Amino acid sequence: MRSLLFVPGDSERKLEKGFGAGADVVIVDLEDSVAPQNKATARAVAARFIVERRGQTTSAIYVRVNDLSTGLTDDDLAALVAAKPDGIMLPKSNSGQDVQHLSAKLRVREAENGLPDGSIRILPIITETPTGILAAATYAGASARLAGLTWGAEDLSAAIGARSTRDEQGRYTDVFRHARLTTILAAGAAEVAAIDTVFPNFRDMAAFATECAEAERDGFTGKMAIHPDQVPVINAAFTPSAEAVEQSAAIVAAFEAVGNPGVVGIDGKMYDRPHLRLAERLLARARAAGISA
Ligand code: 1VU
Repeated sequence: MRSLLFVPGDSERKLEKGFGAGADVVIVDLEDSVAPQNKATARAVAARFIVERRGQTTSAIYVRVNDLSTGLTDDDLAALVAAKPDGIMLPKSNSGQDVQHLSAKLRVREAENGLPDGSIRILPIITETPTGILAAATYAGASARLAGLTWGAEDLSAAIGARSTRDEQGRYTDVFRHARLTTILAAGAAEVAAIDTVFPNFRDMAAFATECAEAERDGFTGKMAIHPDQVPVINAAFTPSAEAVEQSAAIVAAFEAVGNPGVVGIDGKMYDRPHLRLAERLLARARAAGISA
């Protein structure tokens, strides 16, 4: 999951484009990009589109449902689980308990639709409410369905009354840096992927590339997109470079060559178990991107 492209669920034109955009995941949105009066239409359009076109895309398909407090989630699941999505994105998740709540709902829908128990994954957005940020540690061990953790700034901004998420230089202000960092740490604790949030200025590719590079540096393994033009930039940023793959392979080989000890020296530099773990993680990401060492 390097690139995850949001596509409004009520727009057949965008669904068409989104399924061909080369994203690792297409997130068919039933939530914020769909007006309240269009929810029913979006469910019908999205479900039919997924059923008809899923064989024609290489992207995994997730559906962002409306959050558990809206009273809309059950109707979303009733309409969309029949289309057999790979996962459900849960917005405004308040804790690991919300993931368990959604998991219980999915178990019922999977049984109704003849799908294996646990086959549909869950990707929660964990920072859209202040409660969600404070409960970030509860995602560890919450559910085997957990595919990763991601974060959002706009709903949090509305919830706390922050007038802006960024300063004059375009950098996140303290509260939003905290939310971003919390997501990385909570994902690490839960041993799942950390996915960075969207960048709204979809014409500013230079700033977007910088934000992708910083996210990759800090431990995110993917990023969400709102426009198809952002997808190749994300895929490039989160695909390990040939140099990094070669270096990681050399570290793993050096440990294996001497019976997997605690520490080795390569070209005059010390490498111990954390370096080995980091190298193994990078090689796993490279394999997932179709690159072999
Ligand atoms: O050339 P065409 O007319 O055939 O296609 C346009 C446009 O329809 C298409 N396109 C997309 N297709 C699929 N998925 C998308 N997300 C998407 N965005 C655009 O690409 C062609 C060129 O589009 P454009 O450059 O002229 O851009 P527009 O003005 O048409 O669209 C801009 C917006 C922002 C409205 C559009 O990109 C969009 O709807 N994005 C998704 C917004 C969304 O889902 N927001 C909710 C998630 S954000 C969040 O919740 C944070 C956690």
